[in-house]
Amino acid sequence: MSKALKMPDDFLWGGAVAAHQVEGNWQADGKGVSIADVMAAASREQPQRVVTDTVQDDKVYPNHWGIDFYKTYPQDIKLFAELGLKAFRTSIAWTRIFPNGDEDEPNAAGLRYYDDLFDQLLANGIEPVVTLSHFEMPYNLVKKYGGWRNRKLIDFFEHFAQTCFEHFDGKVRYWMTFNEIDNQSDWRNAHHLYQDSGLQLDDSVNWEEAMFQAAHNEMVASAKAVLAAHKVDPQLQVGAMLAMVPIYALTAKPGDQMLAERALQYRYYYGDVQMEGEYPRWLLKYFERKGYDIPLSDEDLATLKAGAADFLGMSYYFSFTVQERADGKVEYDEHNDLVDNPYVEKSQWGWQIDPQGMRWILNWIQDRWHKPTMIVENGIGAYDKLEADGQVHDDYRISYLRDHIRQMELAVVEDGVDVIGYTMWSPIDLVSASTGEMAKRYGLIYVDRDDSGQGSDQRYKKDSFAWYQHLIATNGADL
Ligand code: P53
Repeated sequence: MSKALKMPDDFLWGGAVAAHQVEGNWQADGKGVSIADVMAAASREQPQRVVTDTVQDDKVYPNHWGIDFYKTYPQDIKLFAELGLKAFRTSIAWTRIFPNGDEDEPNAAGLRYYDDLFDQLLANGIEPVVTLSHFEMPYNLVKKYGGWRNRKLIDFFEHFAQTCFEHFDGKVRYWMTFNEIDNQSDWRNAHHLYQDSGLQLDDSVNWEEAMFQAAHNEMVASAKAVLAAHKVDPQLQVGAMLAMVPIYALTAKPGDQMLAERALQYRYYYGDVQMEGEYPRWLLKYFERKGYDIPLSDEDLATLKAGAADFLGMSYYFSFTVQERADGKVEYDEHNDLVDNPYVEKSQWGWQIDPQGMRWILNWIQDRWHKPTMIVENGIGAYDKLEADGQVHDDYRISYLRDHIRQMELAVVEDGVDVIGYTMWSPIDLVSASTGEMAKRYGLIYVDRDDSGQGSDQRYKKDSFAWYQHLIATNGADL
């Protein structure tokens, strides 16, 4: 057993989900169609989820059922309370509040649902942490406006954010704007452009330029949301949210090191803009060299500066490795430049497992952005086996979480990184975002439902449940 590390007493140990991955009931109480509702399930072998303009009979849409959390939340919150969660991160499905995204008046039934959800969390001593846009924007905004390349979406989002800040003031203190806004740095993958920005592009468009245009609008909208929140209540804390992935050079060769540096600059410029309110100089040169038309008006730049985020929300799952390109160009192409890291293992879905990378990236964040960080996702997707006696022996999940938490604690206690909370992904099994599978399980609680949607929906505590319960009870001192 390694030496105990003393974490701050008010540290927010918690768990995280996203609305579209758990709620189901996709048409209940006036909810509109989201981009997740028209995305069919894929598989580990064929991971690309197909977007179908309408719902087709021969396809499976796992986000239509989730784990039925829209109805089961009162019982599930009881389990979260038993687990000892101090914080619970979820998102507000935009389509429950504004079904088409462009209405003036919110849907009262949607607001009522989240009122009750947050009330029940608070009654159980659990702090809600809420993302406004987690891969579930209204599909209407894709069809009618072309997604986030259209500046009209800035106003629609601001109105949605303002409505939420006002309505849930006094209940929700920690907010985040756009989940993993940096996933679209892999813009050759159509899934990320769709999920982050509602883009459906054909070959007449330069996809990279379109990504930068959409992300600019999102970041302006995010800054406006930060400003709106502080007006509603100066206590509100609004974070950016990035998937933090260390990017290492394969060797000490200077060319490898240079590309790793450029890769970090490329993937984290969203953080530079959102946390510091400024576009980095290398990127302005890049736009110029490529001839990209990114309308960085003085007004937008002033908004970005004034509306810098209060904290960084981040997910952590894996690290990447790059090596110098054959053509020697210092340009990062996430779709083609990644290589295997010989020093780390992989999950069953091929994700590189790198606990020490967590400490590495936390130090990097502290030095670069100088603001508090909340780790709002970290966990491992794996095949679980429900035994005949209702048990699930997931020692691999306990190992993954223990190793990562240990590195986080070192970052906090030995390195002084300002981490205010850790909400693991996930307290309960849910639908995978990338593949739509149920079989890629993350939970401390098992949900009896399979990839085709069959099952009793019954909940079972896995071995990792008792382990995490003890971890929280001892404030992380007994790993
Ligand atoms: P799934 C890709 C890479 C890293 C994180 O992921 C990702 C994704 C998904 O496109 O997403 C985050 O379910 C995300 C969650 C998601 C979780 O990681 O693909 O914020 O919605 O479920 C795990 O295995």
